[in-house]
Amino acid sequence: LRYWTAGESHGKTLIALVDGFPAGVTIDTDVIDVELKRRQGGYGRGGRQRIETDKVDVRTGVWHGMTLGSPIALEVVNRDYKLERLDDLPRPRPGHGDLTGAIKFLGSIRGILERASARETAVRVAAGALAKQLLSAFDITVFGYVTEVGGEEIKPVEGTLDELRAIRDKSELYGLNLERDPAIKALIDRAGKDGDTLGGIIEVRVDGVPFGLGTHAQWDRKLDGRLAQAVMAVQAIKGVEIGMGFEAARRPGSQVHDPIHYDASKKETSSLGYTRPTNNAGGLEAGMTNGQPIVIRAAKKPISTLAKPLESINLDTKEPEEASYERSDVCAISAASVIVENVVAFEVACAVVDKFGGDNLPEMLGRYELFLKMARDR
Ligand code: EPS
Repeated sequence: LRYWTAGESHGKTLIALVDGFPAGVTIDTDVIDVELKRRQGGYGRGGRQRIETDKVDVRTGVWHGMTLGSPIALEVVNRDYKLERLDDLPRPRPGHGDLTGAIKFLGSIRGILERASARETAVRVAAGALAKQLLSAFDITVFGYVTEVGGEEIKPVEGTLDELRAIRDKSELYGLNLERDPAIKALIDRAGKDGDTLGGIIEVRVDGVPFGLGTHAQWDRKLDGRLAQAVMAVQAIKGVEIGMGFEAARRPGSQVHDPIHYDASKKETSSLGYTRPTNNAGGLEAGMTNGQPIVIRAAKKPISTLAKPLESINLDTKEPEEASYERSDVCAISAASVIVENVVAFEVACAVVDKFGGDNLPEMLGRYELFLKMARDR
């Protein structure tokens, strides 16, 4: 299972081509559209999102609402199509791919920014939301939320997954502590007034994960590595942590590794009864899932386009000039939480297909049940 995307920020359309998706999965496009709408939202987004109403069009691979096992083309059309009318930018914006891309491809900045723009993530979200519909057949849930904005923490409250989801969906920041929202929104307003931008931290939790997704046997099939690649490849992400992450480097082993216990009453759950009092490993040991929830965090830098531009040069004259300014967001951390959630979902779905086969869902579920039975008897 894999996918590629195509499309420019102000081009005609965005496309994700999903290849290797199993047959027999019922697809609800409304569920994908809900994710697309969430990606467009969040406090601190800019003008573009008032123009677009992103909706997915499933162009191939689905018949009578069910996947065929053939490639699935997902399309999100840009209402703000104007690429042909747009000029080049003369002054590269620090933090974007403008300078490096123009040098590497010996061409225009426009030719780089149109593809480097985070607009492309609309169809990554669509691919992830498709993958979630496969995961839901295995009772695997993927849940992303914002835990920090501009250095200010949004400490999650305790609750069941359903309760936390309700809180997140009420929060304009997609955080898990509504009491923090007014202060954080004021912070974003202040940054906007100063012509500045803010980043933040996202956490994604995957529950119901069976043992043994990914493998220890080869570096490029280790699931922690694959997740890190998928998350790091989201625009503006500069750091990825799994479980305790960087903090594990500062502690002795006795305060890091999760003890192994056994509780027969939990035999029927995805943990198979092997309980861990802590989950510092974030659900992954030796590149394989260990029956505990996957926990992954991503650090997003502030948006690179500043209304109060940074120092740059004119690429033609090489003279110092302020960076170009194009309409932009002040803070896109909430949108990024939707993107990271969905790219994680896609990667987990890939690992499920690798473990349980990818031809059709009923066969996969049969193999899943057989694996659980054999693993319980191990
Ligand atoms: C984005 C649409 C873009 C940007 C944003 C992401 O719209 P426009 O350029 O027309 O305003 O707002 O792009 C970036 C943050 C970026 O780094 O390029 C979207 O739909 O997500």
